[in-house]
Parts: sequence; structure tokens; C-alpha cells
Amino acid sequence: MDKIFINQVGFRRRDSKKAILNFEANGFELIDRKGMVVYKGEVVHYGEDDISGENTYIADFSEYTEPGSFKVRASMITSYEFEISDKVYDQLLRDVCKAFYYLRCGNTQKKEFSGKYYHAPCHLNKAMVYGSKEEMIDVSGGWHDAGDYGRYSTAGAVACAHILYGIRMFGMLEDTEFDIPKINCEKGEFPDILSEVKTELDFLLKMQRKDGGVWHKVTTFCHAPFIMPENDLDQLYLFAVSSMATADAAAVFALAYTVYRRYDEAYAKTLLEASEKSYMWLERNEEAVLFKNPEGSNTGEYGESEDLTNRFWASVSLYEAKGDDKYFKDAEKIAKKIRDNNIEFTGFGWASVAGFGFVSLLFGNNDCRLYEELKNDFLKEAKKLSRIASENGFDLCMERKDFVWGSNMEVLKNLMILIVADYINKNNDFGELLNSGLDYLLGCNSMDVSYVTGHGENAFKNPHLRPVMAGNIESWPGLVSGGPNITFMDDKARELPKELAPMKCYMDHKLCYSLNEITIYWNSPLVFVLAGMAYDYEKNRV
Ligand code: 9MR
Ligand code: ZN
Repeated sequence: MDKIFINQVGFRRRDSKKAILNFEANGFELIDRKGMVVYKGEVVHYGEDDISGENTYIADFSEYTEPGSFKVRASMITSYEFEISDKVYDQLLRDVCKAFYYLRCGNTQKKEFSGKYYHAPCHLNKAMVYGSKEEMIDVSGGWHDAGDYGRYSTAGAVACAHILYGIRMFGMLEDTEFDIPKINCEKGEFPDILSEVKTELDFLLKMQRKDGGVWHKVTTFCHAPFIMPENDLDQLYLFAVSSMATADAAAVFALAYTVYRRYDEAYAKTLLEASEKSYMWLERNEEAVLFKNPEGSNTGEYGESEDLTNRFWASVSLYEAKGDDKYFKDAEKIAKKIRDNNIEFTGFGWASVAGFGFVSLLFGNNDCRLYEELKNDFLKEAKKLSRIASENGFDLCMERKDFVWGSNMEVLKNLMILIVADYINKNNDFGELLNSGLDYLLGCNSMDVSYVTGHGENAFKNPHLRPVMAGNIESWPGLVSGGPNITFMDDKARELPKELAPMKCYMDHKLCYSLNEITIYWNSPLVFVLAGMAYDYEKNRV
């Protein structure tokens, strides 16, 4: 079918702006709400590419900067509507942040702030330490991970990290208000974003055992049916301590210390002490303690095959927080192992976290050999992404192999790498590529779908998300879908034709957990990316 794909949210005035056509046209026009033609341009043929399977034509209107609402029209076909305005991403950022509030577990969600998306207090019963038969621990609170009601330590730490590094690097998130209850602190009130992240940090603090080890996850034995969280009353279990969870917690507590100390010294001190305690556990347990689900349990495994990037992140993060050389020496040692094992240093996902360590190093010591080496990794990776983007009509830094479970996270992770590269060079060299990536997520893709709920005329509406599937809540705005996945992991996805191009391996269906679930760590990188894109390198401020 002939289509014009566009970022359905829109563009800031200074941004590069484009629509992608999958048909030949004799020029294109921009039309405003009154139907007036305000701009005319030529389309440029790109050709067919591997990831979209479309024969693409590019309609570039970057030079048009008048604010307003528009559509692109070519050969009688019109696109969805979009806006041009310097404030076009403001509501998007607020919703993406507030989306976490509705995922809160425990009893801190209030009706007056949640409105029609409210759920009653949930998962307040003590959890049983798996295998112990009697040890019961209160680990209430935090965020539900995703479409399921599990709470997983590595996933939670990584989600907090995306946001906290965004705050460290770009500031502006602290000024973003999104209508959640205020929490008092020594300096008055926490900014909303820090109140929200604190929800998860407080939960992670509870996941720390007395000896510093951190339980990998707390879930029921198997996933709950599609019911509201307050009706999920099965026994909760704390599953084994893992060195990944312990290291990620050590890392994120030290990072959080550097942010929260500006608002509340006592809370920051608690975080730092917890970080050190977990780090000591790691020192006592030099061998990786990996995690596998017990037989018969089907909640998220978040398995990793090693814990090197986690330990690296922990040591650099503590080094940055405390300035103690001991941690730096540890980081150097682990970095060598990471290199010897050919593991990426640019990872920002739940299974690969060395990239966070690099950002801490950038703050802690950007005048050492380790920093230089890793900096080169980032710059090299960013250049590679730029080449990859030139190989498809969407200017998207994704290859066929990246369209896995949670491919939208792969997009966001790549955008994070580009942002870090620009941050290193203090310029905006990858600005256009960032725009293309965001365009993709917000509708400029061959599904013609915006992958953020409530944002875009044709935004996805049916996330795999239990409160929504239970039938009495519609999906709230600001949730990022996992997105296309070439591996068809659920029954519904397997109904799709086998020969689809990667970008088209998607369905907006509630049962498609491998294509259309949401998670905290698919939302959190979008917080980082929107903050990074708002950063002005010339003025060195937002
Ligand atoms: O996001 C995870 C993805 O990278 C994995 O491929 C997938 C299968 O192991 O699991 C995803 O994580 C899920 C987790 O296990 C449970 N909560 C929902 C997560 C998103 O689907
Ligand atoms: Zn809950």
C-alpha cells in the first residue's frame, strides 16, 4: 500500500525533518490545518533496503520552520498529522516519566494522581526466601517490571541508571514536573523525577540481604493470569542472590548517592553505605554467581553468562562517588578481562552495563588511559552506527540482527551511544541521526505506528500489560512498546507471515508479549534520550 511515514508527534523548529514515502511521487507538499499548501519540495529516491523491505523515497523539509500542525501530501496520499514547535516533546517527556508512577507496586500510588489508571495497593505480603520455607521479608514497593508483576533487581537498577545518568549529564530532568505526590527532603522537596526514581531505589535497598548480597528478583513462582495487581495474591518468593544483581545495586546506589546528596545528605549516606556493603560482598565472592530459574518457574530470568560488565560498573561508580583509588584499580583489572573476553564497553541494557561505567569514568577521571581507550570505543561505535544508518532509507542506526525482543530498546541504546559520543566531543555531530531515531520510534517506520502510547495519531494501543489486559483500565500514555522482533516468540506473533522485513515483524496486539510488551527499562532510555536531545552544546546548557 502507498504510504507516507512520518514522526507523528513532530519536530522542533531547528530539527532535520523528513517523511519517507514507499512510492514514487512527483514532488510533495506540506499542508496546514486549513488545507493550505505551505511548502513544496522534491522527493529523493533512496531505494529498497534490508530492514524495511520498502522502496523508499525521502521528502526532506528541514528548511521549513514555521510552528503549527501539518501533514505531508504526495500524489493524493497524506501522512498522519504532526506538529512543528520547540515544545513538541515536552508533554511526551512528562508522560514517559509519569508512566512509571502507574507501574508503582505497593501502596504509594494515590487515586488523585492516577485518576482512571489507578490500581489498589498490591504485593504487600512478605516474600519468602526461596528454599528457606520460613524466612519472610518485606520487599514491598518499587515498580512492576513490565506487563508482568515481577520485580527484578538488575532490570530495576538499569532503569534507574538511565534516568540518573540523564540527570547527571543534562540537568533539565530535575525541572520536569509530571504531577506525582511531592516528597519532602532536607532541602525542601525532591524534584518529581527523583521522587519517582526513589520509589525503585527504596525497593532495591530492601532487596539487599544483611551480608550485602542482593536477591536477583522477587516474583510469584509463575506469572499471574491477566488480573489486576491487587488480585495477584500468590506467595511471593525472593529468588537467589546473584553477583549481577549485587553489582548493579552497588553501582546504582553509588550513582544515586552523587545525585541525591544535593537534596538529602542522610538519604545519600544510606545509599553510599548500601553500595559499599554490596561491593564488599562482591570482594568476598570473586567468582560469578549467575542466576537460573528453578525448574518450573516461568517468571523473568534475566540470565547473564558472566558478571564482568556489572562488576566494572560497580567499581567505577564507587570510584566516582568516593574518589578512592582502590576502586579505580579494580576497574582497570576488570576492564582488561572485559577486553580479553571481547565484551562490548558501550552496553546500556540489562544484560550489558559497561557503558554506564564509562559515563561514571567520564565524571570521575577523564584524564587517564582507561578513559581514552573507552572513549575511542564509543566514538568508533558511533561512527559505525552512522554507517549502518546510511544503509537504509530511514537513516536508522539498526541492522536486521538488531530486530530482536525489545528492538525499540536497541534503537534507544544506539541513540544513547550517539548522545554520549556527542557529549564527549561537546558538539552535535550526531544530531540528525538522533532525529531519525526518534522519528522511527514516533511513527516514521514501515508499520506507520508510533511506539509510544498516547503520542501520535496512530500510536499503538494494546500493550501486553496486565492491568490493561485485566480489562478495566485502558493503557496510559507514555509507554514504549518492545517493537518488531524477527524471532516470533509468542503464539500470536507466529501468525505473522514468515518472510516479513524486520521492521514489519510487529503487531499491536495484547497477547504479543514478544512484540508489544512494555518495560521500565524500555521507557527509561527514552527519558535519557529526550534529555540528551534537548541539550544545547553551544550554550552548554539545556
Ligand atoms: O527484555 C527481555 C528480553 O531482552 C529477553 O529477550 C526476554 C526473554 O528472556 O525477556 C525480556 O524480559 C522480560 C522479563 O523476562 C520479564 N518481564 C518482562 C520482560 C519484557 O518482556
Ligand atoms: Zn504490585
